[in-house]
Amino acid sequence: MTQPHELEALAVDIAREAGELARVRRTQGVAIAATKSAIADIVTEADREVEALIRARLRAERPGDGFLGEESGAERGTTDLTWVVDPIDGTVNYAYGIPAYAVSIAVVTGEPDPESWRAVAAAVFSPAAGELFQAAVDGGATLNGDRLAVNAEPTAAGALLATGFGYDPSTHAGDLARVARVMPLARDLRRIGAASLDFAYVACGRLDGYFERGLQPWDHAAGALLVTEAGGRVGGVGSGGGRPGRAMSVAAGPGLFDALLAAAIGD
Ligand code: LIP
Repeated sequence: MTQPHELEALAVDIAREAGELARVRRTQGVAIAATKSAIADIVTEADREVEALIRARLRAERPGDGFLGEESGAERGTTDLTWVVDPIDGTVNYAYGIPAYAVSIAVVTGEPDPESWRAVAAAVFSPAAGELFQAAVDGGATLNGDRLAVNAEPTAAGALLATGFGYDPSTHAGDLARVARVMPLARDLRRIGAASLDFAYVACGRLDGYFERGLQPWDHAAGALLVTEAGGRVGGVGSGGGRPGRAMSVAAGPGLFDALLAAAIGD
């Protein structure tokens, strides 16, 4: 069986190559290819090209593994592993020229279902910042080689938090009500625009916590492993704190997690 650190190394290698392609395409100008679930939910030509590169590399190097990608869909494999890929997380930032976008690659075992899978390795690469976050299960998380640790507790000033808002306007009233519930915990709130970076920033202590409704599997697969390998907690709706998912995703250090989850889901 392939070791987690070998899968991590492959995720890192592909994320670097994919991120470099995204960065170069950005300098050449971005073309919106289509809208998806809502008019604000866009895909660029670069999203498609970068996902095709990632998929081709994985097909060449891990032909039996499954694939679940934001732009090109799912394919079951013959091994127990599935690669969960967001080629450009933060597409709207990317399209507007805001440098907060990232390639997010995770490899998971078990059914390709975020309610039950177990993440094995992850890479989140932010090409504009030159920052590579990576993790392997039970192997820790790093940023450009430096070991990561979440903030155990927010400071007395309150928690620096981040959130996001889905593309469907009908969900915005609920999202804003959630922000109102969470704000008593916060010193301030960020909306960075790339879920994988929100998780990565919790993992490295740039944020105390993050919460968002409506995430897709490829938005949280890699980032959640970064947080848990950095000593943090992730969860959502369901028994025992649940798992990150569409209904809710929360990530935080151990001293904040329960209060943030309760506020986010309205307990
Ligand atoms: C996006 C996120 C963003 C979130 C959006 C969306 P995309 O991913 O990372 O932060 O709020 O709902 O999922 O579409 O840029 O890959």
